[in-house]
Order: sequence, then C-alpha cells, then structure tokens
Amino acid sequence: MSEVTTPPSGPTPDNLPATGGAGVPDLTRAQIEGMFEDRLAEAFAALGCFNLAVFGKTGVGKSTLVNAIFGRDVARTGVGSPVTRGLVYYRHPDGFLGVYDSEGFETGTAGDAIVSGLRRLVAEHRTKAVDEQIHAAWYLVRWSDRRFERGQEQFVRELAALGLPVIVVLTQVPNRDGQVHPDALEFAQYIDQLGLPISPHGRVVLTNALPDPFTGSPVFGLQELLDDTYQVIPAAAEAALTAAQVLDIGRKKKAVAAIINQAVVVAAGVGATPIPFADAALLVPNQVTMIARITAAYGLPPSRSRALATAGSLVLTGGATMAGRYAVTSLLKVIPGGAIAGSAISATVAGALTKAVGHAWARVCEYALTMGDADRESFLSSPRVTELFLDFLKQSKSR
Ligand SMILES: Nc1nc2c(ncn2[C@@H]2O[C@H](COP(=O)(O)OP(=O)(O)OP(=O)(O)O)[C@@H](O)[C@H]2O)c(=O)[nH]1
Ligand SMILES: [Mg+2]
Repeated sequence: MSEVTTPPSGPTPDNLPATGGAGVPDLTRAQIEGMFEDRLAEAFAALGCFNLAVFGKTGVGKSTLVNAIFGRDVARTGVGSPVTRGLVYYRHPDGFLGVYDSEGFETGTAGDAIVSGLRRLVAEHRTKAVDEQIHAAWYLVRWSDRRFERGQEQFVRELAALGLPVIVVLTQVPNRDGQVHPDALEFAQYIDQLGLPISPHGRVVLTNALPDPFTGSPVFGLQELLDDTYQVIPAAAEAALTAAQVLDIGRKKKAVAAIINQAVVVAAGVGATPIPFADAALLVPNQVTMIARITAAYGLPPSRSRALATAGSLVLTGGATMAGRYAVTSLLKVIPGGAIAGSAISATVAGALTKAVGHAWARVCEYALTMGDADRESFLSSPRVTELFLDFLKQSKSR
C-alpha cells in the first residue's frame, strides 16, 4: 500500500498528474475499455434469461401484451425457431428474454399437439440450466369472447400439470373512470369459480394493453400481471425479468441500488488505508464492474456494449481523468471528513465517490431507457453519454 503523506508542495486536487501515482501502474484508456467489455459481457451473462410462454387464441392480444410489458415485439425483433408444432421460441437479441409464442393458436387438435410437444420440452429442460427452462405461462382470454370452453379449461389444467405456473389473463378489457366493464368482471368471476390451477392466487388478471380512443379505455392491469409473474418465477430468473421488462422502473432502480451499495462497500475497503489522490486509479476496477452491472440491470442492449465501453472508459479513466478528479475534489468539499482527508482518499471518500459515479451512471441509463430503440442506439454510441454522465456527476456535488 502507498504511504499517505500530505506534503504542502505535493499534488493538490487541481494539479494532479494525468496518470496514476508512483505506487499504482497507469491504466490506459484501451486497458479500461477492454476491462469494460469483459465486465459487461460478464454482467449480461450473469443476468441469465427469463423465459415466458404465451398462449391464447389468435388475435387475443399475445403480441400486444408482450410488447406492452417488454417494450418490444419479441416476435418481430427476435430470432424465432419452431420448437414444437404451433410454438415458436423467440430469443430476443439482448439475450435476457425469451418468449414461446403460440401464434394463431386454437384449442382442440392444435392445443393437443402443443401440449404433447411441451411435455417433451419441459422434460428435456428439467435437467438443464435454469435460464433454459420455461419460468411462467400466460394463458390469455379475450373478454369479448365471453366464453371459456372446455378445451381451454383442459389446456390450462394440462399446462399446470406440466409444472408450469399458469397465469390466466383476460385481455382487451374496457374500463372507464377506474371501473371495469361489468360483463368482463362477471366473466372473470365465472372463470375464477371453475377452480382451475391458476397461479399465483387462483384468480384471473384483468388487463387492457392498448389505450382505446373510441371507448376511452386506458391501459390497466399490466403492473398486476407483472407482479404476479414475479411471484411465480424462480429467484434465479428475477434479475433477467427485471432487466427485460420496461414497465416497472422501480424494480430496476432497486436492483441498481443494491449493486451500488455493494460497490461502495468494496470501495470503502480499498480506501481503508487511505490512497493518495494520484493513486485513485485503484478505485477503477471496482467502478468498472459497478457500471457494467448497472448497465445490465437496466436491460440496456449489450449489442451496444462496445460504445458503452468507450463511454465508460472515457469517464472513468480512473482518478486519472477529469471526471475522476472532478468528483474527488468536489466530493471532498461535501463529504463529512472529506476535508480532513486532505490529499488522500479515505474509505469514506472512496465510498462516496463510487456512490456518486454509480448514481450518475444510473441516471444516464434511465435517460437512455426513455428513448425509442433507434434514438437509444445513436445516443449510446454518441459522446452525449459522456457529457451527460459528467453533468450528473457535477450535480451530485450540489446535492
Ligand atoms: N384496445 C386493445 N386492443 C388490443 C389489445 N390487445 C390486442 N389488441 C388488438 O388486437 C389485435 C390482435 O392483437 P395481437 O397482439 O396481434 O394478437 P395475437 O394474440 O398476438 O395474435 P396471433 O399472433 O395471430 O396469435 C391487434 O389489432 C391489436 O391492436 C388490448 O389490450 N387493447
Ligand atoms: Mg402474435
């Protein structure tokens, strides 16, 4: 460990050398970029994949519902492969979402074929890794059908018998002023009283996935469907679902807060023996890992990881860049004990710096999430990412 001194003529926060101090080897941008790409790949791999199976007659709204919750029509953007008759598996290019779509599905013979195909599939998957298994099934019923046939009932029972948690969803339900169409309610109650093995609470979830300007029906029920889905899936699939869904940003924030807290603990450990300013690069590997994990937790596309690595390394070229130095010097002024630290980074300062970096990056990711796919692509590969990150970092000083 480097010895801590506070020489009056030594480096002040504003005249630091551009590279690491005597005790720490310099990290070049290329090295950090490489580190970034590795950590991003690891972070995305660690998410695994959430696999959902979606069933229901043609036109019931399967694609629309998936689109509403995952922000993308997986069937259109993913690569499909027929897995069994009537069932196509779409793996989203981002890797953490897979959807089994029963396109144009009707009960009866087609339903039987799907069930026997599924039986084989589920048996095969049982011995495989968690992220290859089917984690939940949604069975969709269009409310306006007002009919729930024996074949549908049978199908739901068979899915459940395969060990799949089945959530039954009533789709395209009209609602006004917070009131659901009474006929839809009655229909839902009819299905409820059939005593089907419906997960997680034995009741149908009522939804409308698209606003209907004619009836004035707003979107509703999606959060409940998502919450129910979280309840039935294995813990190992939760991180991937959190990354994949775009409905509940709160869940993403929570996952990210946990990642930042872990990184803060690690940083405090690094700073337990205070580090001279010039050796702030010691904090970089931990911050790189944190940023990579935050990016993955938000579910930003790993296809842009090269651009992200560039942006990340730009802002993080350790204590050795403007960003790092800016944060160190400015944070010193606002952190309790920071001023006492003088020219060295203590555990407190290392933690606070890492926290500020984490929060600033989280805000960049959240900003990127508000964009459409095309805009996001170009934003993530533009210098805007770096600029915005620095802006947010500066704001953490004033907060
Ligand atoms: N208002 C409203 N319209 C919906 C909703 N869900 C689906 N639709 C409309 O219903 C039609 C069929 O929806 P899809 O999502 O394509 O149905 P699908 O189940 O994927 O159909 P297949 O792929 O043929 O099996 C589309 O025109 C949608 O716009 C909804 O929740 N509300
Ligand atoms: Mg469809």
